[in-house]
Amino acid sequence: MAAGAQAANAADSTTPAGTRPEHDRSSLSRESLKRAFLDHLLYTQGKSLDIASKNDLYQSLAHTVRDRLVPSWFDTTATYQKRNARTVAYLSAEFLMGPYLGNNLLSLGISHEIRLAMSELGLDLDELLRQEEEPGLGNGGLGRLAACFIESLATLEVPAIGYGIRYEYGIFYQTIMDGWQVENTDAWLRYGNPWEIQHAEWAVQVKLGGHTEQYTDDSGRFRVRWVPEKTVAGVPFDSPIPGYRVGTTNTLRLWRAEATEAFDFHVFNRGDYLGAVSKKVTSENLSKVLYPNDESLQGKELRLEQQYFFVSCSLQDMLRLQRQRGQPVTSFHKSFAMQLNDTHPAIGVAELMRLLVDEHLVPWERAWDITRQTFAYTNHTLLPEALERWPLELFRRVLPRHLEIIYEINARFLNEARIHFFGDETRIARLSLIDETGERYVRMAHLACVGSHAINGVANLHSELLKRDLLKDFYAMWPEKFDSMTNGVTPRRWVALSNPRLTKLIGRCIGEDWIKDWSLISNLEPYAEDAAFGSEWRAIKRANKVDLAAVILRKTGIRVDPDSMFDVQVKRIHEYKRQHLSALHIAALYHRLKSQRNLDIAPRTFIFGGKAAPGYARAKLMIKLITSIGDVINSDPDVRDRLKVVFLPNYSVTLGQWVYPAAELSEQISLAGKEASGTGNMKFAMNGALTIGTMDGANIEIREEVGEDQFFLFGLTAEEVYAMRREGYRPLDYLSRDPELGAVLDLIRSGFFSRGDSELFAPLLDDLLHHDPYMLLADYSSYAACQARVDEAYRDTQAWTRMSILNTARTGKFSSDRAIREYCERIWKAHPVPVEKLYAR
Ligand code: 26Q
Repeated sequence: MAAGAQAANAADSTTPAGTRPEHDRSSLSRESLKRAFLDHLLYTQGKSLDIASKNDLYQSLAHTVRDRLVPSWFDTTATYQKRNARTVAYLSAEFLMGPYLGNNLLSLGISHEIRLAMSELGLDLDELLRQEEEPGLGNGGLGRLAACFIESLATLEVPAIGYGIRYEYGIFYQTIMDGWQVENTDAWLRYGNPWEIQHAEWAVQVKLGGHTEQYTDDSGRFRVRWVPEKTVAGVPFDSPIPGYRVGTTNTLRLWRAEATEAFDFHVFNRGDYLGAVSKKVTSENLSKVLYPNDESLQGKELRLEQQYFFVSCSLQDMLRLQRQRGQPVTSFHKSFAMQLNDTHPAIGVAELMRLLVDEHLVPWERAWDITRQTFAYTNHTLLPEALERWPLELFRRVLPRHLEIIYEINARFLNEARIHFFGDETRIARLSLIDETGERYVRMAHLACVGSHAINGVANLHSELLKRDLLKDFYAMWPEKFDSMTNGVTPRRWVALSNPRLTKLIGRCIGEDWIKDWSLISNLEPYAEDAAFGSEWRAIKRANKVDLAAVILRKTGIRVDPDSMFDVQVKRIHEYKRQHLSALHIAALYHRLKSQRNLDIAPRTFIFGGKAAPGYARAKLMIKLITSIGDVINSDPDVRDRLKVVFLPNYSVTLGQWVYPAAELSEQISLAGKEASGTGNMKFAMNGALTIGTMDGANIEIREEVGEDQFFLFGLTAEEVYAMRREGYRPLDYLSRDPELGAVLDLIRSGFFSRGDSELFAPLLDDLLHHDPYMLLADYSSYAACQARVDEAYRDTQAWTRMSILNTARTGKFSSDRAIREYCERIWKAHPVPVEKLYAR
């Protein structure tokens, strides 16, 4: 050893116990953070401070922070392996993580030191945070729920791994041109992703297409061989998911599809070099792009291949871990609890059977037992058109062996069902995994139900309706499998990170333990009666509104008044969510203000945000309706200081972090019985917005918690909706009862909001008058009357503030920590495993 190195070692060993040597890449001292940052700038980005781009600076900071996560990440994996800890595998085609940097700083508890370190280098942390391109690997609620859940699992120190797809292009980037949505590609990986680590050594092979052959093996056993048409490689990319101020850093493992070398070589030998390269491109298509549809389906082959690809990769990975832990495949269900985030990964049921039976030679009954004990299924929708089913012939083409396995599962299942429902063949046909009412389909929800030991809805009403309608035959057969787990959201991202002003105020009053235990937020309740606290509360809301107003100005050029009420609806654009109900009401308010010049209303800013599926013409027309009404209102001097309408383009997690803290009124106005849960509703309430909403999804439970006096309720209940359907709903009846409604529909039809074009919105209007499947007309009067109560309530500033504080204080139930504890206890049987320090540092 050189003399210099010896001297350095000697210096290390004299470092006082409990402090870290300064060159330690995990040190959190300001000096070492600065050193590490400058090192990454030079050695990772190849730049010096004076020539670095903003992205170079962001990348260097991200690497500096990632370094600080790696030791606990390593220890976490090592602890789970050593303990053979029961691990939750959360399978989801979507993870809508949002930007990592801010959250990771919060988890590590180093935001303040980093801010100072950056500022000593002449840099502004907020500006660096803004550089991060958020990975938009999800459509909306379902993908964001997966992100909240894996964060909570880590914070609760539960062994868990999130499995999904590393899409090269996430959800499209939305711009608004001439009032219409325009989609642009989301090349989020353009500048590299500093959070992920690629593990080529754990790549797996996935087969697709081809046919099956039966044969007898050397030991005389009947076997089936799948001869695929092609093979694709899956390469895992891992990102650290640190828990909040704990030793646990779990893993999000996303799979990227690549061409297999063997495959290329084969084609290459035939001299078809370009053919080989083009096949390579085809393989990589599998993880190329996220399908931007939610709640509606087209049976696209590539989508089925995507689902199978990530599920097969994940299961093979778990079997590798099982082997590595020295455990037999037959105790797979003891090592892993697998959650299906909707039916998108439901093919896993057939895949685990295939792996156990065909590849590990486990007898069918034993394999089926293991499979059922492993899987649990969460349903996220009541819309029949959103239930996944695959045309049988397409399914056979892509997954011939799985179709055989599904036939076998179905035959055995239907035998069992025939014992339950003796002689009831119509029910047997309804239960079947194969829909044979017309063109034949594989029903993925049925596969998920049959292959799982637990089935849950995402809010109480939703779970009840599942048992009553959508899954009633399964409920009749296995009532004990059904449960309800109301969704939750993480208070780390949605309060502590997004609303720092509120976090500081709450901290001063009740301490900071609520960040880890949101139920403690109830301690805020007494402050609702404290006038001084109330004015601080208001000042914070106002400051957050000023921040959002600046974002709005930058993104839309519209100047909004921070003293007006911020009335917000942000979510995917869908008819059942009824953004157009709000649009009708805004047009009515405008009509009123124009006809009664001195009408006194509390000034309001209506803020909308959300993406429409690119093929969903009606949803795109809803966006155009909102922007068109906005254009007229925003430029009319008669109402300009009282009404504003904003459509915020490209709503995302990043934008949500500005929106929720600034919102005063949360619009949750879906037709009762259609919104499974909603999770935005929770983020609003936690940040002190009051809700105007229907008795739908988790709204019901929010109202129950915050109290009916603190919630603006309107509209039909789910029961009333069904009754009205049975009796025959006639939208036109409602027109005669509410003259204002008629006037508004006429005004829109006249072309007043569309530069005289009376055709533009006709499809929307005709549909409302003659079909109105989401019953806007039935709920309109009740909604408008409720909005008048909101207006009234907002004028009493003190009373509104009190209600706002009570909303926050009474949302203790809606943390994803609570939801995860319920899943752990009632479904997964998983427990916290504190991480040991195993890596010798
Ligand atoms: C399926 C097949 C092919 C292409 C796309 C899809 C697909 C993708 C995403 C279908 C549905 C989704 C997303 C559904 C979703 O976000 N549902 C929402 O889930 C939330 C979390 O439970 C609930 O709060 C919402 O009520 C529910 O709408």
